[in-house]
Amino acid sequence: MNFFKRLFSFGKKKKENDVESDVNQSLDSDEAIEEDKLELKNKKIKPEPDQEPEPEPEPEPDPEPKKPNSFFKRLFKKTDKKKLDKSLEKTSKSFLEKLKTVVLGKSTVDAAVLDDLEEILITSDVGVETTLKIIDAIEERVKNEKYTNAQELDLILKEEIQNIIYDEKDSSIFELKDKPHVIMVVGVNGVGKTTSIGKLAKFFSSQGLSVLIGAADTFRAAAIEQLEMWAERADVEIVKQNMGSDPASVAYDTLNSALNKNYDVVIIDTAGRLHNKINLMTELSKIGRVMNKLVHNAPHEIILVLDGSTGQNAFEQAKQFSEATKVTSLMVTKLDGTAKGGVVIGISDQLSVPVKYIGTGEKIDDIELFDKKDFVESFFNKN
Ligand SMILES: Nc1nc2c(ncn2[C@@H]2O[C@H](COP(=O)(O)OP(=O)(O)OP(=O)(O)O)[C@@H](O)[C@H]2O)c(=O)[nH]1
Ligand SMILES: [Mg+2]
Repeated sequence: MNFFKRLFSFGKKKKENDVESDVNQSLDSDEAIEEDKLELKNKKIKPEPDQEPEPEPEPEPDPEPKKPNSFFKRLFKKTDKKKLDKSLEKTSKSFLEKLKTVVLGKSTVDAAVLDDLEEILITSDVGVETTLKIIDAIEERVKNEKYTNAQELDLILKEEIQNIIYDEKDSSIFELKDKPHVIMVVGVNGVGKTTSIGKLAKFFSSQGLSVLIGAADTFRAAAIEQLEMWAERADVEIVKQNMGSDPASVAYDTLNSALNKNYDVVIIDTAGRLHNKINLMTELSKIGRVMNKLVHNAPHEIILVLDGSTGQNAFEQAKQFSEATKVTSLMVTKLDGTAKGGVVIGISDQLSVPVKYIGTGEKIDDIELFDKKDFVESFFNKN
């Protein structure tokens, strides 16, 4: 009999005995009452009148019932503004230089200015459709608010870019409610999935959460070793099997272990092959199905990692992946050292999926929680 069962049955036994002794006690007290009555009768003593009973104290309200396994954690990280400015330096420099030439010597925001602006946004990797939306919004404002000063374009543009960046209306994407909270990380080869998992693991543990990583990219031996290295750097545990084993089985093992050891967060690495969408779809949904057997609704998050330095290619990948699987958020990496950071603006708008994290370098702490206000500030940073 295990420890819990033993405790439980002791409790039961005690209860049965208690009932028995309660009955005996009440029998005893009945006899005592009869004896008292007899004594009173014999002595002809009037019993004392009954005292006013003390008012019953108000019962304490019951505490809210706790859901089994209830769990709540809000992720928080203050933007490292200096770092963000530095990583977007190339993007903003190139963008602002182009913008300067449009505004220079112009006094009004006319059709010609708007045409030039459209070209700048498109060549800054914002994407055609999102650019057109921004231009339409600016045109509308110029008409309605009678903006005539071309110098004010900066300000209007900044506001409209911020408006267009998709984000969830509340900040619920930064809340974890399931334990374990299961994240699957997807994306094509070399975009930075494994590196990002290392960064995420360190970030979660810095928030006081226990993290378990699953090496479900079993395609290359090096992939498993690389993930082990990141797990070591982040000081978290990893579950792995041999190269070539079934990724779904690794994911299952990882969740099983997370449940047994009561982990808060599970992050599953996946292989980044996209040359066959059907295969990819089958593999990702199999991993998902298998995990769902152990943890309700797992994976709770599917993070698509995109390499920001690939500009329009990242758009294409994002489209393909969101057709293959239900991407819940984006992590855009390698924003440092590229002038194509504008891609962040269009991608979330086109997919209606929020950017949640950005990668700002190759080191473990080079990760920022995405904040569109801070992002746009750095995008327009003139220093
Ligand atoms: N500059 C910079 N480099 C990054 C960033 N994130 C990842 N990298 C680099 O990108 C390269 C690929 O990273 P990986 O993490 O191996 O990418 P992956 O998606 O796991 O690749 P596969 O496992 O081959 O599919 C590495 O050289 C990383 O150092 C980032 O935010 N900034
Ligand atoms: Mg990898």
